[in-house]
This record gives sequence, structure tokens and C-alpha cells, in this order.
Amino acid sequence: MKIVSAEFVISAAAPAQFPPSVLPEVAFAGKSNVGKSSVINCLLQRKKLVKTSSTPGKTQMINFFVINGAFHVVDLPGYGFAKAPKSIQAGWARLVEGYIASRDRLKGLVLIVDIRHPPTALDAQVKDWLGQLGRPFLVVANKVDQVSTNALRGHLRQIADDLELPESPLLFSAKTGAGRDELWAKLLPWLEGRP
Ligand SMILES: Nc1nc2c(ncn2[C@@H]2O[C@H](COP(=O)(O)OP(=O)(O)OP(=O)(O)O)[C@@H](O)[C@H]2O)c(=O)[nH]1
Ligand SMILES: [Mg+2]
Repeated sequence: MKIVSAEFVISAAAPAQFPPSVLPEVAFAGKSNVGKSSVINCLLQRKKLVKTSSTPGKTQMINFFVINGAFHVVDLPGYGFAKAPKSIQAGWARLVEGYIASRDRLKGLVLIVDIRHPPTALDAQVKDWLGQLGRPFLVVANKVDQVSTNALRGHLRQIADDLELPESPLLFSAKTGAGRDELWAKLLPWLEGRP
């Protein structure tokens, strides 16, 4: 995938700030700190387009980016950040749930998990909810650079079993770029409206 341009559009804290839903878009969801923002930077081959942090809860608003003038990539705030006050957690949930449920040209979601850890009940809830909404989604297991080749298979199996996935998650490392081409190959049909 050749990235000619990748530009920040807006950080939205409320639906009124969302850009008009004219371009097709894909959004990246997952628990705090699994590497959503890093995966986007890796896909777009821009080291610092999206802010990342070793402290969970970095991304708190819905961040829109426009790629090649043709589609949006959307970085969602992470869920399950235990240290956030309950009121803030509820606010995030409302914002993100509203976005996912009603965004017109949202073509699909990438649900990111950290390959080192079993999925949580929240991951399972989000996955079930996407299914109920009929939103296409794809599970990506990030941080594969942190797991030995031997352990990889077991971790993948656990994620696929816990989330009751029909197929194995896509392996990814935002650090090494592993899985980048494979992920684009899944995203482009969504964005180009191919079946
Ligand atoms: N080793 C390794 N570290 C990664 C990888 N992806 C992300 N990280 C690190 O994980 C931390 C969190 O990354 P972010 O991209 O900020 O995670 P996020 O999911 O956007 O987090 P929130 O915005 O807080 O929800 C950072 O320290 C990243 O450098 C990866 O593939 N491998
Ligand atoms: Mg982030």
C-alpha cells in the first residue's frame, strides 16, 4: 500500500466534531495500551502521526486521519483502563459506542489485542457487540515481537478460543512491521467496497 499522504483531521470529543461521513473509513479499537495508535503509525509508515505512550489511556478522543485524500483511519480511545474514574470511563463508552453504532461510512473495525495476554471479558463483549451490530471486524494480535515462536501458537489459540473466532487472529508487530502487508490486504477491500 503506497501512502501518498496521511494527515490529521480532528480530535473529536463529541459527535458534533466528527468530520462529515463522506469518505469510507476503518477504525481501530481495543484495550488501552495494546498498541492501537502504534499499529496505525506502522500501517501509514509515519512514526509520529499518531501519539503513542507507554502509559495506558493516551488516546482519549476519537482521532480522524485522512489517507491519500481517499479514506479515513480512525484511532479510538482504549477501553478497560482501570485507573480512569468511572465517570470518565462511561463518557468514553458513550462516545465510542455512539460512533461505532451510527457512523455511516464506517466499513469495518480492527479489534486489537496484545498477543501476550488472554482477552478480557470486555474484549469478548466488544466483539459480541460488533457482531450484533453487523459491523465487519478483524482481530489483530499485536506485539508478536514480544513472544517466542514456541509460545506464539498457544497464545493465538487462546485468543481465538476465548473470543470464539472462526479464524486465527492476524499476527502483527507495530515495532517490526510484521503483518503490515497482510493487514492492508484485509482493509483495502473494505475501503474499496469489494466483497
Ligand atoms: N514491543 C512492542 N511494543 C509495542 C507494539 N505496539 C505498541 N507498543 C508499545 O505499547 C505502548 C502502547 O502503545 P500505544 O500505541 O500508545 O497503545 P494504544 O492502544 O494506542 O493505547 P491508548 O491510546 O492508551 O489506548 C507503547 O509503549 C508502544 O511503544 C509492538 O508491536 N511491539
Ligand atoms: Mg492510543
